[in-house]
Amino acid sequence: MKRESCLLLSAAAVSLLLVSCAPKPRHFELGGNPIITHMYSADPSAHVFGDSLYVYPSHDRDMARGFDMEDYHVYVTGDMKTFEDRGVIFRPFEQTSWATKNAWAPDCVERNGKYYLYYPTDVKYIGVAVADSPYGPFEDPLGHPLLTIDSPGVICDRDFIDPCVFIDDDGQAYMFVGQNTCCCIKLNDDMISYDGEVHIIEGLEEFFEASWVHKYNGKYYLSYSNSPFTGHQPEIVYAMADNPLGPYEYKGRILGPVSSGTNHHSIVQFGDDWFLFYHTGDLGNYNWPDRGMGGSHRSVCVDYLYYNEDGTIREVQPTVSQEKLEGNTAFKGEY
Ligand code: FUB
Repeated sequence: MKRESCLLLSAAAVSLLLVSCAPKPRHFELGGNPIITHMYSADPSAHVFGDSLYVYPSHDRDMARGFDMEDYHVYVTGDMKTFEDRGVIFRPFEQTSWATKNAWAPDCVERNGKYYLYYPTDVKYIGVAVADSPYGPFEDPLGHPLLTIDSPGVICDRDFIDPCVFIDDDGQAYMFVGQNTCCCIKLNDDMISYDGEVHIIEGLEEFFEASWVHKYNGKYYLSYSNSPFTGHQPEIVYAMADNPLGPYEYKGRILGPVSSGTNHHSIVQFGDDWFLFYHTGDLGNYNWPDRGMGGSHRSVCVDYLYYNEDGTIREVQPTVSQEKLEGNTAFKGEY
């Protein structure tokens, strides 16, 4: 056999080997929205740890009057159709000495085999809790908040809430947080302290709350809920940058106003697919048709998210399944 043919053959063998060794791409079927129908849930932060996708939402209480949440559950899926509730993982008011109310939107990340849950309370504190498993039990390692509305460098003229943590490919972890102004700290390797400096993120139009940062093809995407005080209901919009700290360039809308009034989301890749997790008030409104209860009885949903060729994100159209609404077992009694 000629040398060229030999080389060609071995190149073909190598690519065949590479293809057969490559992890199998997974494409997921979705199971209809809302994905959680046995209780109310909001503010979903979704992450992939190992083979599974975990959702850490806040928990709208059955008898909620406003956002009086008090504990956190975790949900896990491997197929994007069924989300298993693994129960309560953390109760800030019982498990810390300093948190007293408003356990709102959390986030959870993994580092070196430990899991770090970042959560806001009292509309002024950001705490961190640590566990050896994504299912908890989580514990307060500090005995005080990690960051507060009064920490040097923080700018906040409203609620100091909605932490989201992004770990870059070089291992640097960033926590984005705040309302009206988006603050960012660089976490130290221990994930429970930071370098002391607070960065203010520039380039976000009408930033209100619910910051979420992800990376795609080398670009940083900061998505967030825009302001309800500018003549429209909150939308999820985004900006892009070459650096996690910005400056960011505003790009546009990912999700229009939803039936809950508030809008809060996360963006994650699972297998080959990208997803937008968000919440709506569809279930609360379905269960109390005449009372407009969806604002404080929200439910977590998910839909596919797609990019354009230039890396911009296509607007997502939220979906709802009548079957899921009809089959719900969430609280619908008098309150
Ligand atoms: O769930 C309470 C608050 O409502 C969250 O912290 C905000 O993002 C909004 O969704």
